[in-house]
Amino acid sequence: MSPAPDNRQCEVAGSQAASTINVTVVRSNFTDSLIAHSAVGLKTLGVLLVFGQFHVKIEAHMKRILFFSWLLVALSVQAAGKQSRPNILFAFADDWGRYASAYAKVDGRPSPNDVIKTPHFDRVAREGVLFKNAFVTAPSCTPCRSSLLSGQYFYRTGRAAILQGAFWDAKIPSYPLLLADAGYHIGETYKVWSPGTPNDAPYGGGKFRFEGSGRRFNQFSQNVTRMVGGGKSVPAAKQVLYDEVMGNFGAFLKARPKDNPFCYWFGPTLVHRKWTKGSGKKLWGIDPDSLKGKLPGMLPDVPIVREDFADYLGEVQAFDAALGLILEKLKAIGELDNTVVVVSGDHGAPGFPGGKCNLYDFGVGVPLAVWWPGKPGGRVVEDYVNLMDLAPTFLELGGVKPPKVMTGRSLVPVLQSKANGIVDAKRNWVITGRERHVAQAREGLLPYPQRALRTPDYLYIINFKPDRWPMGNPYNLTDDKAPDYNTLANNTFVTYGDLDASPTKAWLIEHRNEAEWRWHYDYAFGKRPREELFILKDDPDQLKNVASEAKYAAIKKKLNAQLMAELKRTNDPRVKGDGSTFDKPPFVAEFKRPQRNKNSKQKKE
Ligand SMILES: [Ca+2]
Repeated sequence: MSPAPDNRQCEVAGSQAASTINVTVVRSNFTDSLIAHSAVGLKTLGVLLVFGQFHVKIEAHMKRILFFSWLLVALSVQAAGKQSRPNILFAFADDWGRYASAYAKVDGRPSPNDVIKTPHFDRVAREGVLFKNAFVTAPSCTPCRSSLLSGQYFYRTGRAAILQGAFWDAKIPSYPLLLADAGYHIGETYKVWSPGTPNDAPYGGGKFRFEGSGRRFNQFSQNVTRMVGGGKSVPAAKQVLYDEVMGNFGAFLKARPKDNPFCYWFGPTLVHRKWTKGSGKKLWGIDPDSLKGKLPGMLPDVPIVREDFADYLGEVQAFDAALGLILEKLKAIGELDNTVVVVSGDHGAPGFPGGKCNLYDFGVGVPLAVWWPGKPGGRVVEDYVNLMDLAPTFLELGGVKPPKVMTGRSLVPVLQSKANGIVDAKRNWVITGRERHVAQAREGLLPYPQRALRTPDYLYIINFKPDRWPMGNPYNLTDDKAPDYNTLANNTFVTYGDLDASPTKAWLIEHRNEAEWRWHYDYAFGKRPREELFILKDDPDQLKNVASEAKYAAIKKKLNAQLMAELKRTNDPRVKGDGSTFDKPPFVAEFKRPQRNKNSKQKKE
């Protein structure tokens, strides 16, 4: 189905490209030297003929010149090699939507970014580049990561295009393994590619995992709360988990062969649910009421939802604190100046309407900051970036030619530019999409297929199967009967399975029959028309679908043509043939949670 690339060829091509780059540098210098020295040699011959009696002296002189020329060539090749192959630190939080204090000043309107404090993300943005318009290709853990690791649209990655039931095809080239082939010391801690079989496959399936100090940081608020309950102070309890992060990172650094550049993936899942209720305030001092009037418009601005959101922001702050410690460590060992730091998240907020599993900005918009020491920093870039662009970016940084199958485009030229705002005028759109998330969300184990085009002015969405429920079927639910609050807040699968269980989900379902909240409930869970269109200057939260209004017919047609052309150009199975590939086996196969070994426990999706 998918234009599955010949992996073997690509990997080999990748490694060859890497060695070709190095070899070419040497050869080219070698050739230049030969030409130069041959010319000198001919002249020397002439000199010898004319001044025979001095030939011994001149020959000795020439040998010295040759020796020093070679030394210079050797040193410059080595220096160029070091400069062109920086370390890569990728800090990637699960379920972290576009929330960081650095965005407060670029938002231009009240938002939770006025409340959250992420000093270390902000530092990366200040020293480097803050991307204002970064998006994932799919707002669901596994497909997002399939896309990021492969540098391709999620729908080109075969069975890795879905969440539950995902399977990684080892023929698909992925950037970490290509960098490893090119001499990088690679490693990862916590979550890379999951749920899926084999777990973390595009990063070596656990072969490069550094988790000897533990995985408790993944349940940050729960573990800190437990330790505080046992008598520890909040700072001391937090420190236990920070020590774990640094123990894992330290083990990775220790295993590094001398002089090899490194590529490290820091992927904790703490920002993914669940969180300890009230931990935003208790552990981070985030007053839920400070979010009043600042939540995106699809969220009911009520105490339970504000507290839920404050708890979310608290976990982001814990992630940010760990990032700060990693940066500090790099400085202490003298590596910070030679490390490209990239910080982002895999999609929007979980368990809130319109977030995770939705193609609205609240679901697909993510934070992104990149600090490349020595390159122009302090910039806010408005180019539209898709996280699949990171794979070719990382490969280019590592001197490896990105395989042709990659649909992402390297950000290196944008990072080298001195410009603010729009740097590359062609980067003015992104495409996002979605297939299956939770297997049992709807009958027949079917997906909710969507694709969207986001431009500076519009968001245009096609819902290919409008007869299906976007967030899953309303199982166990009628107007007068529903699971109890605790079940709704804790068991994702009991109803509307594509929206994670949460206090917000439970609150919305409990209030489903009240006129005041009916719009919010329908927005969260109701069926949607085949097309959606939002005019961003009037409607930045994307709440009012105007797709059926005649005055927008021309623009809708234009956006549809642009979206469909790109999907066809990139061989999306959803628009090829009868478009039913993702509605048939193996994409709708029964899903059973795989038994995992002790070292790869992974419960979060
Ligand atoms: Ca996720």
